[in-house]
Amino acid sequence: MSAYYVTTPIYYANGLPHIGSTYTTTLADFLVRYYSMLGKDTFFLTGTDEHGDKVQQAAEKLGKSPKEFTDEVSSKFESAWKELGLNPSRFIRTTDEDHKENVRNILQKIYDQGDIYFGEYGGHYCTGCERFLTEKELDDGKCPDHQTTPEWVSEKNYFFKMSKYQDQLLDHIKANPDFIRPERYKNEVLGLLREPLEDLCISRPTSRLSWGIPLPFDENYVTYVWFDALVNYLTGIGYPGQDKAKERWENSEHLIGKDIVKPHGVFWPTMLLAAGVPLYKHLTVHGYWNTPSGKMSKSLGNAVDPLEVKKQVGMDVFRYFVMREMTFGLDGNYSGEALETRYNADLANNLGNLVSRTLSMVHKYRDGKIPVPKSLNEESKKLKTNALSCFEEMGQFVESREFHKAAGRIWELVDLVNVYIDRSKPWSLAKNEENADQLDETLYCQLECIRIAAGCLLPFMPDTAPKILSFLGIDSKIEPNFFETFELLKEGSEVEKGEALFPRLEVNKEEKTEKKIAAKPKGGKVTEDKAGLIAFGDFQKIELTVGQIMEAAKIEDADKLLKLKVDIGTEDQRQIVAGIAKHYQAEELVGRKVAVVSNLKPAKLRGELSEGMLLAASDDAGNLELVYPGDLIKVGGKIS
Ligand code: ME8
Repeated sequence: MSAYYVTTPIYYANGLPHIGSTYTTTLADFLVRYYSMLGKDTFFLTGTDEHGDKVQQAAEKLGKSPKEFTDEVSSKFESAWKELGLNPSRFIRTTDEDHKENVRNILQKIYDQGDIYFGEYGGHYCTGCERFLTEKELDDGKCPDHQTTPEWVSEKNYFFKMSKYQDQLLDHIKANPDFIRPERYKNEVLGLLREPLEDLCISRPTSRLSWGIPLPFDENYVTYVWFDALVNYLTGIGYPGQDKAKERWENSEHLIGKDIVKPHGVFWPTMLLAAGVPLYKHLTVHGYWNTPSGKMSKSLGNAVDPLEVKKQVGMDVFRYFVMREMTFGLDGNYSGEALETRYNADLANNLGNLVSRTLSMVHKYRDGKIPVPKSLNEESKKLKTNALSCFEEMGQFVESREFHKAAGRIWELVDLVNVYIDRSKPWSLAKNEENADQLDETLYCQLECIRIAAGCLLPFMPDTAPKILSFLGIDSKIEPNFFETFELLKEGSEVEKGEALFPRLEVNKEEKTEKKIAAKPKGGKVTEDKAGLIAFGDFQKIELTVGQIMEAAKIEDADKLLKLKVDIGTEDQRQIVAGIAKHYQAEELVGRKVAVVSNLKPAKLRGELSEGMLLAASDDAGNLELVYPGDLIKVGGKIS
């Protein structure tokens, strides 16, 4: 069984997890689940970076010792990941004893071979980055990431001869095109290597910073944060040392954000070259999540709390949103509005609706039993072929680390099934016993595609996908070579009615910020919202009239809208554009009685005049039904 080892940055223990750190950790968790499905022996490392000025200063501010402070922060990180369903194989702390020993051993080795020397250096030190910035990196004298003016620090320190390994690193990058990816970040590192590298300051005198790992060859100095932190990737798997660790290291991938490309793309590989350890396999870099107020970060104070997001929409929705929304490698915008849009479009309307309407059709037309198709026509075969290649094609996107496209591939299938249903019209087939075989075939194909889509969804949505599969009576434990052992539909056995997977989200429009998403209560109940109550007089202003649909047609390029001509007892028929095309075929509406809001100001929808609205009832399962009066009241009658 081949190995796969993935790491996230170890996050500074000076704050709490936010959407940015949760994103990186979610990607690692996704990859581990995905490679486990392929049968790899996976290992996932995350943790906290606890030494250095930044953490020491944060502890001092609270009047705590650094140890007391980092114990608290670190345990909050660890429990947050657990709460969010992100399960590292090890949660490492740079204060762990085995890590301190590992750092000291590596330092000693590099020192003994003459690659660490004592010298003096003055430079622009950014505490946010915990490193010296070169003149070139400064933007108007400030750190471009933290918008602070770095401090001029000049003191005697130990230096690592990074420059000695510059050419070797350059050769490695050229010989291994996917060593750093996506391409733009490889180019960034190549750009850094075009200039002569300065040697790396690796220490602080204990007189200035005591919170660190003492150098093994000089107790008056502690290691400087990066030489300590980066080594965690080796300590985490016990490398150098055990055989298993060697195999993991040969298949290692560091996931990071673009803020720490230089330490990972330059410092770390040169340190490894000096230590005589093979280089990691991949460095995979993502962009920033920005909020409407700029880059989201702990130090800028605009971070969104992932536990709050989980409470509001659930972790699966978050996972799907961040992987689908961000074009991997570029920056993405995180806002409640963007989340709501994806939720309603992709999850509630598309996936949720597909599952709920399929299950309800199987119950309505086949007593809940999975039908056995006699044969498959061309269209059904085409759909099934698409479904059967979904996991493999999604996997190709995962391999190229285009997570947004990988998720998109599953939705390509979901969309196709929805179109297939609309074209096959099971509700019409069900009207005539002669079409029984065709109805069996259609329902079977719907269920089969849902089964495969849910299988592909397992690493993206580890709570929802098993739920969907359980509706179909399928066990979804992730086993090696998943799709070879993935349970098939048990023909003739019963499917569940299921529950609403994604109740529609509503954002309070007046307070629409990234933190203010509220899920609609289950069961379609109305909340007691004082601002939402209306006076009796207001209700009286609405005129409701009994109408009858005389004509109905689809509107081109508007998949939700139908254009209706409605008789409401007046001389002219009204034209009404209604968003019901996903729920009704145009043909089945003609002749139907409806309740019309008849005194609405006319409006144009997709260029079509709409002179009223129809009343409809809906529920969390995505069902929608037109409300219409009985036979007694004739067209034109008033509803009050
Ligand atoms: O740099 N968008 O820790 P850190 C996307 N301790 N990702 C973001 C983000 C954003 N707005 N903000 C943070 C450190 N991240 C060092 C690492 S590793 C040996 C030492 C994520 O707490 C992203 O992964 O500042 C980024 O690289 C990391 O958090 C920085 O975390």
